[in-house]
Amino acid sequence: MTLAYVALGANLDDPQLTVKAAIAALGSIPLTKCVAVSSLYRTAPVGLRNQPDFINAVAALETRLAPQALLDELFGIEQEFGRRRSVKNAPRTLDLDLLLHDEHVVDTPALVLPHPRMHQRAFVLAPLAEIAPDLVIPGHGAIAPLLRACAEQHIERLAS
Ligand code: PH2
Ligand code: MG
Ligand code: MG
Repeated sequence: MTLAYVALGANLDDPQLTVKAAIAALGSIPLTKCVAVSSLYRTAPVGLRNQPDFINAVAALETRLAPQALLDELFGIEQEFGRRRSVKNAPRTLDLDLLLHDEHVVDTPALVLPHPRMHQRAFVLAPLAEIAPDLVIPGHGAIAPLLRACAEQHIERLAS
């Protein structure tokens, strides 16, 4: 059994509804159980600035799927939610990013683990810290100092 973490993000249509529905969809991935979910966060866009705020969250999955198989399932859910890939960092109905698959380090054209930008993003680190405060990110260390280092990124935890 592997413990994997998935970041959810949405900033089109009704993003809160989308993220909640996507969390439910994670529970139907084969050989996988959703074991923890963070609060939802409203976050200012990082990268392309001129787009709506995002709703972000992180889920923990216990899975028997290998990293690539899990990633394929996540892409399948993105498709179900109508994701169309255009330019990098464009607004999206749903983005599901595989953050971690145990402490596995993977570097292939299709998949990089840990997720290459997770350690710089408050919209990932804050929800992740909520459900896995003692997690160590391979190559980057403990979450708390990483989160302090991106204090200038605006995020707001939503009441559940
Ligand atoms: N995702 C991105 C780029 N920028 N900004 C926020 N706040 N939340 C995201 O999920 C996000 C982003 C690329 O996937
Ligand atoms: Mg992303
Ligand atoms: Mg993505």
